[in-house]
Amino acid sequence: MDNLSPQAILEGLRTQFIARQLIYYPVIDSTNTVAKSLANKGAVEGTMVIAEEQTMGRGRLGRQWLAPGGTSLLFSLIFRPNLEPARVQGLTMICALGIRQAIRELTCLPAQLKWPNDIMLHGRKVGGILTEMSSTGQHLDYVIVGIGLNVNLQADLLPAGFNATSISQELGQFVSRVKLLQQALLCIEKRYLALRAGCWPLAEWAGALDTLGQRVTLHTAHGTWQGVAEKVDDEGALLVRLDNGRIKRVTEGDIAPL
Ligand code: BT5
Repeated sequence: MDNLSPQAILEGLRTQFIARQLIYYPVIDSTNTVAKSLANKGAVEGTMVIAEEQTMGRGRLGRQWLAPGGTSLLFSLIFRPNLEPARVQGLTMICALGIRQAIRELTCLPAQLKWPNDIMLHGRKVGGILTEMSSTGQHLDYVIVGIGLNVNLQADLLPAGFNATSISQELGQFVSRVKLLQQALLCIEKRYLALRAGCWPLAEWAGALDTLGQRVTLHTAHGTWQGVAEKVDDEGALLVRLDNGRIKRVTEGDIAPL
């Protein structure tokens, strides 16, 4: 197992403000839960909470994130963007793109994204993002972006239904979590600075989604449909052309290629 201590992370980290405040836990319930409580207490933008292991790792909609200790990157970042709440998906977009770029640069593996929050390798899920926010009226107080990435994980240790993989499994060799994290944080920071300067990441994100144009099954809290995942709109919502010809706009849900 490689060393994920704050010292190891900070040594060689090239960001200006992301992860310059860093809280590390060998074991914690959920890094998102800790980050939220720190954000409520005024933690500065860029603060990172990272853990070797989570006892209550969370996905969206009450789902679980499972990761055997020491195998993964499990971290949450606090952002305080000057955006309307309807634009919160922009934070998911820049983080997903930053991670995709870091995987590609460090391993040459063709990482892709799947709407709305998955990081994929060869059609399997290698990472997921949980974005949570607090807002007052039309103002975002803070956004927590929690990232789980299977780095040196044997995916068959996870339940079979997950359709999961890991970077080491696809690459056939061990990967340095610290190097991958440092590169991902740098890539995220560059995009966040661009976002803050008014550059909306939609075009790059849409171009990285490997499910656009495909026939998919769409699951939401309200039902299941089939159709073609035609495109994403400016806020990152998915537009699916259903088999009856109607366009359905979804902001929350899951898609699986047919
Ligand atoms: C996600 O949710 O993919 C967001 C996961 C975010 C996890 C990070 S870890 C650090 C931070 N702290 C937290 O507590 N959470 C964040 P969702 O799209 O709802 O996907 C959840 C589903 O992914 C589960 O229901 C499983 O099917 C699958 N899954 C769980 N663990 C997995 C893993 N290690 N690899 C691949 N798939 C997994």
